[in-house]
Amino acid sequence: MPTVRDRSYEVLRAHGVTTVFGNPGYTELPFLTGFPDDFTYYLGLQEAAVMSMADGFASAQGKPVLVNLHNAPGLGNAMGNLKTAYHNKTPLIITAGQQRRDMTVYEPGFYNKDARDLPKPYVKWSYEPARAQDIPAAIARAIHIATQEPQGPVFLALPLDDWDAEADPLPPAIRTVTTRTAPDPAALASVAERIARAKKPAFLAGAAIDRAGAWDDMVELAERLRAEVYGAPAATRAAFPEDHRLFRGALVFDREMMREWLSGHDLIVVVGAPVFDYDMGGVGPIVPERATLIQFTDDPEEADRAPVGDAVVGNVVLALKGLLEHIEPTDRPWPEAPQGFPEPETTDPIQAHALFALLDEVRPKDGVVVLEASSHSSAMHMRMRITSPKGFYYAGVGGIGNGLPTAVGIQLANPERRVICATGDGAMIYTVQALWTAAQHGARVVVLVLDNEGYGVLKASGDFLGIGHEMPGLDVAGLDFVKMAESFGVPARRITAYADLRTGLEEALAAEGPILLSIAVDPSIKPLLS
Ligand SMILES: Cc1ncc(C[n+]2csc(CCOP(=O)(O)OP(=O)(O)O)c2C)c(N)n1
Repeated sequence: MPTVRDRSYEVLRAHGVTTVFGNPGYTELPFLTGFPDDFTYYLGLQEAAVMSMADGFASAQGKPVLVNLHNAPGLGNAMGNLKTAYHNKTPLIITAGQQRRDMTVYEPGFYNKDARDLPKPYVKWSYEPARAQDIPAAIARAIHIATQEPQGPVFLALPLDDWDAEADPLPPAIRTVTTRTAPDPAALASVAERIARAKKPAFLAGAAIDRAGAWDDMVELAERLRAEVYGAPAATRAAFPEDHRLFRGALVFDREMMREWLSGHDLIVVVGAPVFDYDMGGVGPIVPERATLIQFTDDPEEADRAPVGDAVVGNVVLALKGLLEHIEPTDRPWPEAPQGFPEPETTDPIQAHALFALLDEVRPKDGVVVLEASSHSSAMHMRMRITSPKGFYYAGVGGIGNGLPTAVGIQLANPERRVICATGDGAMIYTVQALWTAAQHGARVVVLVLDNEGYGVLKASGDFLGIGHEMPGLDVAGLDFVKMAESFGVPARRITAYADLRTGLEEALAAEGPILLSIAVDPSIKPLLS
């Protein structure tokens, strides 16, 4: 008779979940013994790195992966990046081992106390099977829940003595469960009329467009209406070709600045994003005076908590295709092209604006950019143009330490696409272990560390809050990123002058394996969002 382990691998295989990211311990060993040849295990050396590598991999391939963590401490280490994965709406099947069933009443060391509570609220479902024989069906259910929109992580706590148990005589049915929900057709028709009637509508393109594969539909709709398109504030993905004549840039996450940017529009149409992801406060109305707002989202919660506007819930490809059925091409004039930005300063110390402008010139346009360079985010958006789907990733939900491992995960999923990770020195160090996984698998990720020897964005935030930046905990000097990378098996180079930057970037982009450039950037404090 098959064991629970056999059946579990069968269920995972039947659903195409054959990639595992993990860091195992005692309670996970019985699951891993006899690991099937057609499965791949990517070892990460710390669970925060494991979580974001899995997040990147699953996001890039658009289907779930298994995350194999050790008990409560492993999950605990991964929590910060689990929150990020939850906000990214990434389907992850997270498992952690549990102590033997006959011992849990005594709470021995490896007992994961209240296991189901630990990952909450950042999972869609958390479960401990009542019987060993329930594990295969619980895995199937976990996969269905994780992949239904809004997608997201789920958690299973699995006792170590369950795997050799004899499975139930009947295997769980391998079922198809649809993952998208169509928007209400009547609501769609009614908002389509509002959109068609608007004098100067603006679209805010959000991450769900990229997740759902809806770039072309978004472009078609914007072109029919000749409507300007902005990147949604703090958007975790690019969702519109940024070299398009209708693209007007990524919005910054500040209420007053956004209102100013959007002034003149009478209708704001948010597609696939919250209203709004911004943390910098601000006062006054959310949208410009006399403007109204319509939101399309695959996430009912995102719709419910929006402070203004009407919302249509459902998959965004289906929403956009539905709108296209109702909306005819307009003959209004194309909006005027905005003024470009002045040339960046190419003097030393290296300016982030100059670095990103040069990077955009030399990088392959079908590559991927992963951004976690907090104080330089605006510079990146101003100087780089993302023009291909799944070409940009950013985790804008507050926790740092996900950029590097996300980039490694994306590169592992997409060996043919060049992945560039632009990270701050502060952020990079949280999950530096991801370099080792990249080196072990020859993932050709290019890591650019923008080294300003400190927490630049926190210094700028102190100034923004009017409390200055004379306080402890904001300087991070003395880290040698070249030696660090080399110790993980990743070649590296330090660049301190703009004159060396072009060759450095070109060489890095031509490398056959992972490579890191430690770039000394201007450490002076710039105003937030500049
Ligand atoms: C897990 C976590 N810990 C702490 C913080 C607070 N924090 C926000 S930005 C930042 C520093 C970022 O520094 P760096 O990556 O070097 O970028 P810079 O601001 O210098 O551009 C810190 C510590 C956070 N967001 N998340």
